Amino acid sequence: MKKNFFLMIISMIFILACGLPMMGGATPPPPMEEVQPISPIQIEELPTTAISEIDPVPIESTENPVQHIAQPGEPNRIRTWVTDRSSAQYASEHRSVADGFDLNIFERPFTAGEMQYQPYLDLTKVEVGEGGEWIYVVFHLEGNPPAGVEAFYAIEIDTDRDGRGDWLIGAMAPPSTTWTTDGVKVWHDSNNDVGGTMPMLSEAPLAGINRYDELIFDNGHGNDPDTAWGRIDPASTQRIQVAFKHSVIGSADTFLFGGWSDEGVKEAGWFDYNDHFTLAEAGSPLINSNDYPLAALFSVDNTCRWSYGFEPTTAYPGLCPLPEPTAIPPTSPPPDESPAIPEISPSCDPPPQGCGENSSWVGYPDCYCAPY
Ligand SMILES: [Ca+2]
Ligand SMILES: [Ca+2]
Ligand SMILES: [Ca+2]
Ligand SMILES: [Ca+2]
Repeated sequence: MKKNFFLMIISMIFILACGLPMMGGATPPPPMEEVQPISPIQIEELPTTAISEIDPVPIESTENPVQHIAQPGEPNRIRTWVTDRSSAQYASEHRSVADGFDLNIFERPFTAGEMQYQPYLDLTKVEVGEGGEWIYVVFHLEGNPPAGVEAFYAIEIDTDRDGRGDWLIGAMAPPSTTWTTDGVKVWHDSNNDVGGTMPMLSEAPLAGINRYDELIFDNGHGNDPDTAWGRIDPASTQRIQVAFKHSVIGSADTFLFGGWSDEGVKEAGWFDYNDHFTLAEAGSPLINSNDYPLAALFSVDNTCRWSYGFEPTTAYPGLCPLPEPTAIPPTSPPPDESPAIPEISPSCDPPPQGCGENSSWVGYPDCYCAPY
């Protein structure tokens, strides 16, 4: 009896201890096989004869503050950025115009069903900069996140430019302008299966792959407690900043990146979302779509991808439209005449895969797939 009693107590403590990191999150994180420490108690290693000797003290250690050594400061410089369509002008119409489900491009800062606009999820620009050992990401939003919202702001990084995200690094809407690791997560895809067989293109419903399968940092817990941080930008409450150690991504000098805001699904294990959900399940923010309004895939926005550390000339999967090639000046200008300076008209091309069903390309300066 005594042994059973202690076994029950230990089981309850274990369940409580495992539950603590999930508190405050709307969605329990997927399995955390790679997180260290996994749990203060490796209960499967305890011989049953020793259960009565278990000291409950280690459980309390999970509540001890994480001891930090280094934290971010200010970005020295912004090196690159990507802009994103605002849906503010369509808020009253409960719709957006720049959603490309088939291409993994989402413009869905709206609730499901009622299509209430959520300006704090509406990305307009994502900047990436550097400073010391840190990479800084600045998410520009149409509105400041109200206190207590559980929106996740993340950068997705494709280090080998194959269209498959390799890292997903983000923070739950931070409470203040002070850097914190609370609510900050770093996901990794260990076996390169994010995106299925056609990265960025919808293959839903696609099962049998594990997508982002390693949560290497969670709320300050991981091999390095200083891995990644988040805060409200001191310069504007409409901006969220995330900083992470450059070493986390192998100090990659060049990579592709895209920005995310997500208060709906928030499942790294379901990326790419357009492989997990069919369009009929996800719903659509496009007013003319048969799948309007939003359903399972709601309260989310992302950007097309752009480059860090290099100038792209190849249309990598998910890349924003490349600028038109610069006109070449005449090689043999007429004598006694200065070489003609070519007039360069800004323009942009549709995605190489096309705009998908029920939409067509709108050229410069809009550069997006619009519904019929
Ligand atoms: Ca947007
Ligand atoms: Ca990749
Ligand atoms: Ca895919
Ligand atoms: Ca994976």
